[in-house]
Amino acid sequence: MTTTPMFEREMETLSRDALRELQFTRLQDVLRRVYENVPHYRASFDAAGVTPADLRSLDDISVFPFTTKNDMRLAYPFGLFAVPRSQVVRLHTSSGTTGHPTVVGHTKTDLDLWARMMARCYVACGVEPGQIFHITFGYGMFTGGLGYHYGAEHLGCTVVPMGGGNTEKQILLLRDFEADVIAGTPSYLLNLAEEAERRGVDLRSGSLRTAFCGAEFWSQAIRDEIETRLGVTAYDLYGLSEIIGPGVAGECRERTGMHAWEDHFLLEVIDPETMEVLPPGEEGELVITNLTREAIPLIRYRTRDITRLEVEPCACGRTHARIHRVTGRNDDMMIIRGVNVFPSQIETVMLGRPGLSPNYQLVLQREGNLDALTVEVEASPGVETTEYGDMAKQLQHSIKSMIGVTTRVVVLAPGQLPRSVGKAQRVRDLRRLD
Ligand code: DLL
Repeated sequence: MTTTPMFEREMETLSRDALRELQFTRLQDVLRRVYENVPHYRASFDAAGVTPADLRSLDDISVFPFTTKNDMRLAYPFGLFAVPRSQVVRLHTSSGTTGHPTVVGHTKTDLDLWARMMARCYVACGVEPGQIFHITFGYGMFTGGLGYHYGAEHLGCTVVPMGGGNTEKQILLLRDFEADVIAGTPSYLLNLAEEAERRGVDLRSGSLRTAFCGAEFWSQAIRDEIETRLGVTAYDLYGLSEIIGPGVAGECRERTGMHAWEDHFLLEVIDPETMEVLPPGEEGELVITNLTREAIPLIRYRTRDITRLEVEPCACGRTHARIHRVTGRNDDMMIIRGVNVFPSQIETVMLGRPGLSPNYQLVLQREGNLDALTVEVEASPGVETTEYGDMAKQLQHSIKSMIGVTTRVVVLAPGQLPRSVGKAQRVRDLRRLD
């Protein structure tokens, strides 16, 4: 069943009390469903000494055990499904690089929900039915392409299902079809802008107005670059395959955080050391519970993503809480000579500096007993190579004074680093090879 944007608006502006009431009823239901149908949850609830009947208020969620990526791996491939496999009409996997991927399934109702959540994100940014929507996210087991695709069709856009790569053709079709909206990883959209400039195609003065980015960390400086070089307003959109795919949360035109669709997802932020639930506004690890998903509802899934929640009303009228820009993942944290560093911190210091491009990589190596970090960054086109040495020294100094970590910085000529077609590989970890 599809629902009209009108209904979505009503749901998106529900009072916070009504929203919490709805979440409570849905949470009771999903806890019962997983307890009855998923052996993993029966065992983990029993081990924690809780049953669904122990949920007497929404806050009681904190007594239920977390679900981790490892639980999903142990249940590979279909062990966490809460419905018979024959009711699952689509499978996806996460983008992990090692070992068994994590598998998720969707029933027909789940796919409809996903499309509606994506359409909410688009509407919140002013996308309208009939607009041309060009998708550069990869199609296939990754949820980016198909997630964006069905959402845009649901809204009634004309979808260009381009997928990743083949940048020359992307540029041709963007220009000839006069796309209004483009979606892709921030690193790929920059790659596309660079290629268009190289070919003398001016995408800035074309039809494009809106870009949706996500699937990887991106700083404000990257956002500024995308906006200037493509002539768009760029919006942040968050999601992960384990929970649904893209569309868990998205920015509205205010761009003061991403509205998380709380009638379907229950969000908590925890301290990853103590596992305590943190109050709104405090930064920690995002934990999400599926309230309505049929095929594989996850309870208190530890996303590893670091962010903070804001529950204050938004100027757009939507009441659903906002998550702030994801600043990194727990498991991305590097420890360099005792200092905890996230790639996003380095990016924030580095980008937007005159003479440096947004193309960079962080190389981790072992030197004796210590970890050493080398920052490789390309200069912008036109910068004299004689300036590279000074630029490197200045950046090294800024990183030391702002983050407190000693790095080696190498400024490279334009085009020296690999370009991404999907999620960028920002960290090259050579320590395991030593
Ligand atoms: O990346 C889903 C997606 C596709 C989201 C397209 C947005 C756009 P996974 O491959 O499972 O799913 O990876 C999920 O990507 O846990 C975050 O670490 C990261 N991520 C997703 N969106 C954002 C974002 C998709 N807007 C993992 N900002 C998540 C920062 C993001 N990181």
